Amino acid sequence: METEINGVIIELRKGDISVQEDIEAVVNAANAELKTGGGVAGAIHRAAGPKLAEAGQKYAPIHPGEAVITPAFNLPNEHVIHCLGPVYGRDKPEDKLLASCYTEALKLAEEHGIKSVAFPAISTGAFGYPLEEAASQALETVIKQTEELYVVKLIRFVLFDEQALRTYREILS
Ligand code: AR6
Repeated sequence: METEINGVIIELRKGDISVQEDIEAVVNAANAELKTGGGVAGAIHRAAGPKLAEAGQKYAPIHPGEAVITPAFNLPNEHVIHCLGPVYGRDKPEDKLLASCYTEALKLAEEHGIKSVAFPAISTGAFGYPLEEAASQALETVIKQTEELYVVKLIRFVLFDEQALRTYREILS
């Protein structure tokens, strides 16, 4: 599914965030230490190679709602934008912190002249954020942020399974 809002294409796709060849910056659902982990962070760090964690060291630790940018090394992208989502039930207010991940990531993309960005469903795995709530927050925040985007022209949500794709699709439509 694809729609255009304020001149920005918002796309929903099922897939793996580490194989988005046509995207300039992929977003990592990071840990505070910017090291490898499970889920998205595991896939991204495996594909990028050990230099990705080395590059993250000068920024770590980051706090919930923050985003930092590094090169993407062996990934098929130019940059990785690392976002630390809130742990649901612990880092509060969760909705504001989750929204901050998306706005900060898009601000970094604008500052670095990045035209296309792919996001995973931040916080909805190990961090326990209910998918539907997280999807609403993510879509609402990104759609609002399109008003401030001049460089970014494509935002892709890469959802790992059919259920996540369906949830995003229903909310977006
Ligand atoms: N591509 C796209 N989406 C994926 C992929 C993938 N390769 N793998 C999993 N997902 P998570 P979080 C989905 O746990 O909740 C890590 O260990 C997954 O189904 O990656 O922000 C870090 O080190 C889920 O819907 O991120 C942190 O400690 C979503 O991506 C912690 O987990 C996010 O799941 C971050 O937890």
